[in-house]
Amino acid sequence: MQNDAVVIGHFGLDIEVSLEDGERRRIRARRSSEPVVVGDRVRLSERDVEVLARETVLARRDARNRTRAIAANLDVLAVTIAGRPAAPRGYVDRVIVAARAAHIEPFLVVNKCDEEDSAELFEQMRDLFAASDSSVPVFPVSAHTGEGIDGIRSHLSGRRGAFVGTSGVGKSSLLNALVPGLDLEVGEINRLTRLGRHVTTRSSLHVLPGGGELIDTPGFRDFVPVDLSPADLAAHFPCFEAALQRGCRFRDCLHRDEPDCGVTEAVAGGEVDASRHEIYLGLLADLERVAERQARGARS
Ligand SMILES: Nc1nc2c(ncn2[C@@H]2O[C@H](COP(=O)(O)OP(=O)(O)OP(=O)(O)O)[C@@H](O)[C@H]2O)c(=O)[nH]1
Ligand SMILES: [Mg+2]
Repeated sequence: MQNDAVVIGHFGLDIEVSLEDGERRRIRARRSSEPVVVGDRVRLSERDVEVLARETVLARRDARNRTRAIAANLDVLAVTIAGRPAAPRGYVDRVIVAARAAHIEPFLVVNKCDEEDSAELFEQMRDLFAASDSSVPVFPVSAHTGEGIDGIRSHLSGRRGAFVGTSGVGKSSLLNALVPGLDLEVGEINRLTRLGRHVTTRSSLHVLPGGGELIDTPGFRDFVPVDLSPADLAAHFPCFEAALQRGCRFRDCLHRDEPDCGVTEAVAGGEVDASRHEIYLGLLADLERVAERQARGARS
């Protein structure tokens, strides 16, 4: 007998799955080179757990340069930020690039808009993304007051999404606000460092009352996309869209300091903010390091 199911949680060697009839079951995950992640579709038989082909997978490169899958079969990704704790410089761009490169549609959630610094952050983000062709919607929300929660619910209707953001921005709090009866653990921000405490340690998938599904993930501070070559970065980088339309003299232009480059001309003309170009160059350098390491590994 075979049964298809979706992975909704992970507990050490066990996974929790939801069967097509809604029954939940905890089973032993098989050990393989490609670990099962939340959102994976699996086919269960008496002896085996077969992971079915993924339509999309969101992954990052960890500090030891290993590829880490975060969630599978996502349609959309909620890059979640707040005034406090603030995301590291370039974080939003990195997650947006990772999502786009994985064919997952990103949107931005600015939580804690009941606080002044989040409300200001929302305005900055709205101006940045609304003023460009980047088509990344920006939602101001508050898990505490309920502001904007319905907007997220309708954006997710009929789709599968995930919250990704640094620890303490309120990902689990938002899920609790979106799913009545859900009681995910929530943690205080450290008063001295103003950082979150990494309360959520495993991803979990939840069904939204209005249709759609949402995955809570642990907070990640560093985010280097995987499977993206330096030459492909600019096409996914938010707010470069119009500049790339201008064209460049060289087909393999990396938009760093090449002559007749549409992007650096847009920076010089003030159409693209110089700080956005700096963030791009930082990520470009990271991707070049990864590519060099891979090339060295392939040669040795
Ligand atoms: N003022 C305010 N605080 C919030 C809001 N949402 C969450 N918080 C607070 O932010 C802190 C962190 O919330 P969590 O939901 O645990 O954050 P998280 O992103 O899930 O953190 P990790 O699981 O560690 O990645 C808690 O003290 C929450 O009460 C909000 O809308 N407004
Ligand atoms: Mg959490």
